[in-house]
Amino acid sequence: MRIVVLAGGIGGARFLRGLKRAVPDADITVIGNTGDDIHLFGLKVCPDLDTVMYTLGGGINEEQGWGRSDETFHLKEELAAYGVGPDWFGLGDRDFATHIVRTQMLGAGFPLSAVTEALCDRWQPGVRLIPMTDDRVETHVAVEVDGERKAIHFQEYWVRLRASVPAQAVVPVGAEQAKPAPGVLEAIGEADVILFPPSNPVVSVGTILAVPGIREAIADAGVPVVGLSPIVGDAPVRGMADKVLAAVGVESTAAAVAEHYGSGLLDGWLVDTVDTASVERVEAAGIRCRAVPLMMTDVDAAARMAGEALALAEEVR
Ligand code: GDP
Ligand code: FO1
Ligand code: CA
Repeated sequence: MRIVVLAGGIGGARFLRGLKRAVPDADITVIGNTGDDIHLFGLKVCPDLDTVMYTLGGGINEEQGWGRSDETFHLKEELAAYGVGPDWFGLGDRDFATHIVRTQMLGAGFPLSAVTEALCDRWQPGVRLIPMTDDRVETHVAVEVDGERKAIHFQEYWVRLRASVPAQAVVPVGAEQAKPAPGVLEAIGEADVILFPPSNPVVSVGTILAVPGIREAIADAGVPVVGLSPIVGDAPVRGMADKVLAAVGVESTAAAVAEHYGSGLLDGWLVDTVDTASVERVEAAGIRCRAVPLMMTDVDAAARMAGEALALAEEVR
């Protein structure tokens, strides 16, 4: 079975680990969000690609959900001693190596998709991980600080400000001009099923869908498209999805997120059992809906969720 998954960072990665356990023989292609990417200290950092790669490759910091296990921060401390920041983004020593290799290869002319493949040679994530695009896309968030409206990088909004100010708009800068990376449209066209993991609907899945051609290819694929809600009990399980959903005028409920994707894109939607009451509303929007446990407390729980998503895909096929 050929499965295509549109993934952000932690939610996407943990779901993928479950999916691999649920269907060990599946051929899984992951289209990764690169809107979170940021240039720091002259290096290109791709948080969501790395979160998927480290999680599936066994190198993730499990408690944190991002960054390397067994990490140290000597390099960051040395940079700070020179007064060189930003000090608000925690790049660890082991993680730095990934960004150095990536930046070196990009500088030598390789596209990000080829670089990602090379990095995955080491980590063997057991999926084909492709960035949504080889072109530069950066998610910016419009905020008002001291009465002044300005656009800041998504990482600054989330990591530095902890989403403490309202997001007025979310803009995937560069997305309109971006082209899907090689292999993206082909994988969608050859998929037997397409899954939206419980990733952020605005700054992860929404950013991937903003690359011209990807949304259209999914809508036209003619195979089941099934998503899992990242919103449980009217709040994100973690992160700032509520803040960025508000910026695009969508309420933080499992049903509203399904309606936001719409029946033109989604055939099936899973909500958590605490949101069973919303099943009717989702089905009224023309999307088949089931309520099942959606908390990824461990890999087995994520595997059961993946199994439910694939079962729903068969129902709507
Ligand atoms: P990020 O890039 O690290 O923010 O990760 P993603 O975009 O892939 O996923 C973020 C989303 O995952 C958040 O909106 C969370 O609410 C959601 N999430 C995290 N853990 C769980 C979980 O156990 N269950 C569900 N249903 N959603 C989760
Ligand atoms: N998230 C944080 O909350 N604080 C950090 O200092 C931080 C550093 C970091 C470094 C590398 C990396 O791959 C990810 C990192 N993240 C950090 C996570 C990441 O920026 C966010 O979780 C996601 O992009 C949010 O969607
Ligand atoms: Ca992310």
